[in-house]
Amino acid sequence: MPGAREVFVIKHIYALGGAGLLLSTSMLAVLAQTAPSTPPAPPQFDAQQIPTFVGVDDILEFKALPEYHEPDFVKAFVDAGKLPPVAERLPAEPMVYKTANMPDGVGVYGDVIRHVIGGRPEGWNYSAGQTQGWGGIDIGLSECLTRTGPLFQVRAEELAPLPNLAKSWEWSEDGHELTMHLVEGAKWSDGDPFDAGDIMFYWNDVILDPQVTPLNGASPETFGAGTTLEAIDPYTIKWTFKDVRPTQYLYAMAYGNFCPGPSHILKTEHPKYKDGATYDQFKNAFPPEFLNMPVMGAWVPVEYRADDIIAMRRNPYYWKVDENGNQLPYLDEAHYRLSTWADRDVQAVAGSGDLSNLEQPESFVEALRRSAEDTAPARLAFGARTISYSIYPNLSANGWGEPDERGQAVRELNRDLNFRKAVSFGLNRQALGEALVRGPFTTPYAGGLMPPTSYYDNDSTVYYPYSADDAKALLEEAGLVDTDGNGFVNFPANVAGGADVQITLLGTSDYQTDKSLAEGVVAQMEAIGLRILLQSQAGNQRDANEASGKFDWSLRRVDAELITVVQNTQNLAPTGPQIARGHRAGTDGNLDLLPFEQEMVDTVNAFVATADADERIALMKTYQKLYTDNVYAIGLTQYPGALIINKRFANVPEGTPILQFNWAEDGLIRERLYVPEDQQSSAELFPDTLPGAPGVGNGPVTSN
Ligand code: BQZ
Repeated sequence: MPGAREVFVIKHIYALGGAGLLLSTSMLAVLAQTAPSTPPAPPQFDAQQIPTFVGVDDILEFKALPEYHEPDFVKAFVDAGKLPPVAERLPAEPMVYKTANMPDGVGVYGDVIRHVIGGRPEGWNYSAGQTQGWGGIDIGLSECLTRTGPLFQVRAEELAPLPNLAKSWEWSEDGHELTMHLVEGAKWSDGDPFDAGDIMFYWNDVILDPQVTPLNGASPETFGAGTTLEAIDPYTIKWTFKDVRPTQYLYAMAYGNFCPGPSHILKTEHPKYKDGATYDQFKNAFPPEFLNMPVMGAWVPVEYRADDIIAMRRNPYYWKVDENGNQLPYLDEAHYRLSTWADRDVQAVAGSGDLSNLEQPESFVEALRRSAEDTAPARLAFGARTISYSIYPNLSANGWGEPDERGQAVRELNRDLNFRKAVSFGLNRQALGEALVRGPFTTPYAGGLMPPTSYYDNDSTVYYPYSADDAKALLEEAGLVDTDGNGFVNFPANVAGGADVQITLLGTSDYQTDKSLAEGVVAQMEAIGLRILLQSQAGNQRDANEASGKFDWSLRRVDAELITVVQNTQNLAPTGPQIARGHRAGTDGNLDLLPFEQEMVDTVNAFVATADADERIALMKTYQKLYTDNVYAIGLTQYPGALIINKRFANVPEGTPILQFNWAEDGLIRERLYVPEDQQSSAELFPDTLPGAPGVGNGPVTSN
């Protein structure tokens, strides 16, 4: 039934007599379009746990302690002369976690944490872009210059990245130079010294080497165009930035962007240092079977069984302690069972696994039912609505992903605002959410910044409410009409042979949620006459195709920058050729940005370049308006996730969100988790062993 405005228009056309009827549907469309609004208010959700907010300095510090301790079985290695004494294995001033910030205080050694993951390891070369299978593996292995995962518990007014491999830093008077001091005396898990050599290898031979891209895609622009980095001495590095005091980049130096690998191992295979080696050989030089790969993280991979398990043993050189001088971690072993993400929820609720980010709404009801039972082995705690999904239309028209004629025609459509609006109007987001789970969990998501961030402004958020009529009218406005009467709109006669418009929707098959949403989108787009072809692929393949632009639309879970703004800020817009999910450089190396995209880039760069709080808030309002008004990406639904963790673990921070600055596997500070002796399991596979020498087929070793 046409709305009041349409009735008004039609009546007048008739009033105009015969000639008036010639006005096309598009005229009607323009005249009749539903006004965009702000997003509907989300349903009340009281189950959300709230953290205890603290200051940055309440969490940790770096200092020398009068004495240090280690597990008895590790002491046996020292006594056997197989390991230097603990005090010599630790840095001059190790990182010390403050007891006051540990919910259950100083812990005891022993036991294992059993993860279940849906990814599969390609190898240990994070620096060259290999995945270790996600689910907390790479987060646990790769320590970075700064750390942000635990910042969910930090007061907003004190928010700043935590020191990590960089234990302190100071800015020069003019604000262009940042001098960082590394943890002096820290060592890799094989005892090799960690120093500026590892940092400069990562900077020069990974970030600046165009043939190498680390996992999570860091590029030179990640740290600001024209930024330089140099080593002043073995434990001091100096950044030089074009902007003045761009504190933003301290967040970019955290996980996933500046997590250096062991240069003493990686250099042996890098083409710059190994004659005749290729970059592909370098990338694949450390397969999953290569065990005891040196790390700075708390646990080291000692066993790999394909499609079964990765087992890790404590790092004897780990450079963090508690206030009693106990070398961390408390847990001696970590497992990653290679299964599915859905199975992760099932095993955590059942108690055969220990941890899960409940991120798939399809599992909510059963997980809530089971964890409510007195006998439930795990506790479940919801956080804020930080999980959301969007469709990223490929906005490149200059060859990114080498599209064929059909693909190029779709790119041109994606770059047409009316077309993107049509798709947005055509989506019934309420229905998409309810198809995942009923109840107060999901809420329609317009796209752009998400409410949990203090930079979110509802009035700056443009929301195109569901209206199939407006969608159809705007498709016509974009030149798409069903010329062959088969229910699907066609390209104009001179484009792709006037064929039906066919759009590929790239998504992962690793998550039921991604599949359910994709199927919902296909059905809703069909209802407005758009034919969508689903390409549901395993995570690693999807990630590779997405990063190389081989998609028309990509449906994916939204990244942390839209939750926090300060984390990976540069990813908020195509601020560099290899940065944005939906728009990277074409075959000529250039980014063919649309005018509104250029405004988004300028707004994000202005945000990075200013420390003025009010100016930053105003800039993010501008950003949000540009993003949602122009449908840069098409938001779908948003909901809270819940952390499921076995009840035997102590020191679990209250209100740990599954995703905010980083995933819970970082936020939890797993090296501080412990299990009281009387609750410890006997699930360790390699008790009383430590990592052996790096190499294929090597495993853990005993003290005798
Ligand atoms: C959490 C996370 C830890 C990546 C991955 C996976 C990859 C994406 C994303 C999540 C998994 C878990 O997410 O789903 O709960 O444990 O690992 O890294 O989806 O395919 O490329 O961005 O983080």
